[in-house]
Amino acid sequence: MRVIMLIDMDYFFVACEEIKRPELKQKPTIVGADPKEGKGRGVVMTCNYAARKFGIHSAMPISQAYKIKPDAEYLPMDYSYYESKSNEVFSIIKTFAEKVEQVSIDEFFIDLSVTLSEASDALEYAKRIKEAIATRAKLPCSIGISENKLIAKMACEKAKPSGIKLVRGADAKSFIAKMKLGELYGIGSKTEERLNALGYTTAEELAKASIMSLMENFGSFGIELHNIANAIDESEVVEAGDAKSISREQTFESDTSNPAEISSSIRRLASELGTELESKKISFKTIGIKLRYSDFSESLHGRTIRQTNQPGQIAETALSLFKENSEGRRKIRKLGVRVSGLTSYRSQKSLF
Ligand code: TTP
Ligand code: MG
Ligand code: MG
Repeated sequence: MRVIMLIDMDYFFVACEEIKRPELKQKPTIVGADPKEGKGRGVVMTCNYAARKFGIHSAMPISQAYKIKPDAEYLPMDYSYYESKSNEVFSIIKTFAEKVEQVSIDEFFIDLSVTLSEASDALEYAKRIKEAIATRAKLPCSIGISENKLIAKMACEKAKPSGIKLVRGADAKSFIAKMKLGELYGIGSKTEERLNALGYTTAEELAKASIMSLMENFGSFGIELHNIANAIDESEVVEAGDAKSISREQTFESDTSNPAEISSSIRRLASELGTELESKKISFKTIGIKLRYSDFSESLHGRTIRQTNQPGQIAETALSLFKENSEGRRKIRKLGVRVSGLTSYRSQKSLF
């Protein structure tokens, strides 16, 4: 039996701002685009609970937030500060677990199967981690605990704000049974719509669908859907340096064959990957792209260059892979950029 935890910071960007200005804790505060007195474009990146109380949330147009709460505090992103806080949290978690897998700027998986023998110990341990992050980094978080990453992630959602939730393996299926498919980690809104059209609305219903029929509609992704609905996830917690590859993906709002849109998405994903590799001091030698088409079929393309830590190489190689392999007008649903052949160069840093 495994013990997996997902630690996710609460209202992360604004929680960071509250460290700089504690008086914001009492005040509805939003980090995101400039509202320009209601004429601003762009969205809310996140907001604190004082703002959420009024219905403001991530991804809401900033103009709408302004309409609801013109006297809220509106702040621009201070990304490098958030990144330094994220690194601080990583280091704290690292004192509790051998391997820490960072999934986003404010989210970390750890596997404590070897450290803990009983599920009830896990609750105690999670409390200690939460307290350490609160006292040392001055940040609130929530923690989900389960036997796999999928359920730990959803337990964390339910634990928010500032809670800890344990879902035992035996309860995992019933924990998600009544959830709408879009609430399940790994099922996006497009897939949810298609599944709804096929007659499945909840995890419980999808769990009963045969793998065969799901594969007829979704190809190999059908197996993944079956696993999600049945609370099955065998994937391991891997720390970046140990990972065989690192990737970034994007699902398009609507399926596209527009080369300009696809190229700009490749550039953005490549640049995000580049930033992550630079901050973690990882070099790479193979670059790959994954294209998932409207009919859910997939194609993978890769190229190995010499070992490098030059992030510019990612976009350049990924773009030419796309040009060489794109099948004209075939619409793409999801795009991924991946690097592998990873080597850490952190230890060499002190030489300079
Ligand atoms: P989340 O963990 O999704 O959200 P959160 O930490 O703000 O709130 P919660 O307490 O519900 O976890 O995202 C982490 C940070 O990433 C968030 O503070 C702002 C940023 N972010 C984006 O840049 N774009 C997005 O679409 C979302 C949802 C978040
Ligand atoms: Mg968060
Ligand atoms: Mg998060």
